[in-house]
Amino acid sequence: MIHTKRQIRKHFLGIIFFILICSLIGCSAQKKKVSQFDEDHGIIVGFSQIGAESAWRTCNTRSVQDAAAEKGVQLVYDNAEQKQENQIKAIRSFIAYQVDVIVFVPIVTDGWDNVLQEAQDAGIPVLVTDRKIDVADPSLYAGFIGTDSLKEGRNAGLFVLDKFTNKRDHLDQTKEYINIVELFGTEGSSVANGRAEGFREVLKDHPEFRIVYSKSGDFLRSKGYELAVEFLDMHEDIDVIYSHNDGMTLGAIEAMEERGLRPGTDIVIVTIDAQQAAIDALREGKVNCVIECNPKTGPEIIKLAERLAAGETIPRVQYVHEEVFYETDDLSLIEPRGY
Ligand code: GYE
Repeated sequence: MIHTKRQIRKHFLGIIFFILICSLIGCSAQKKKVSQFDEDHGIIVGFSQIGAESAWRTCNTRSVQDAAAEKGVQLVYDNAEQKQENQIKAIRSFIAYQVDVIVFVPIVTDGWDNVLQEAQDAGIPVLVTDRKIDVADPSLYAGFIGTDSLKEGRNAGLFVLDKFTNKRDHLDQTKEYINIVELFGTEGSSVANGRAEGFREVLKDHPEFRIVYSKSGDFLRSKGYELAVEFLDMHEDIDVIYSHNDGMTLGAIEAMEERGLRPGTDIVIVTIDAQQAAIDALREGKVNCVIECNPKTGPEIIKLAERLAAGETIPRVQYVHEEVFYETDDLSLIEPRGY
């Protein structure tokens, strides 16, 4: 039988169509199986995490995973590897998978409206954690739990003000300006913006304090080192390093010590997170103030997710408890940090 080209193409397309239908049926069966699955085994939570850029982040991820396991919650975890587009893809896959709740850490504040509209259209509640978002329609997410970065910045500013105003005994009284270097976190992230804003708010009425260098180290230790090499080459007379996270601080300390500088003595250092290495540096006098940013929010996050899955409303904004550790404190009282 001679098959014309047209007949072959028609036959071929028929096979493709059949395969497509089978895969769609298979897929919807998969969805039904998933929804059947969660009725017997607790809720399913889609969790989109930024990445693993710092000790703080890996502790935060572990806290959520451990809390989910503890409560029998099925966690579908995605590591976005520092890319917003990967988070958006992950959220879309959570929607397709018909999870009960979506929890995500927005790497930056903007660009979430469309994908959160898709989640709302699919009837899936969204919990934002750690960092905040800006959306046109606030109903696109149910609530936020995380750090108060504005308060963290204010606490950093208050420490610097106090250190150089009230306790200038060992400092050069003749200095006209207190020169500050700022190691900025991820550009566009709510935590970096809040930490910068809070710090400036406290010092705005004290013109003798001036920020002579501010650049993003993306919360990375390696970039903290690179920026320190740069600003130490650029500026002879630095009094303070204000770093948005311990990772960048540790990198800067490494660069300083390579030049024979004494961190915490030659240059006052205030840092945020309170990972163990920063507390150790505080005890060694290499850092002067450590502001806690609590990563262990897993249990509270899972509790809120369960409430959302049960159709409850949750608080719009919930801040986690955080402390400040000063060089003058009894540092032996600080518990092991676990990250
Ligand atoms: O300070 C830093 C992490 O979003 C509060 O991100 C978090 C910050 C934290 O990489 O270490």
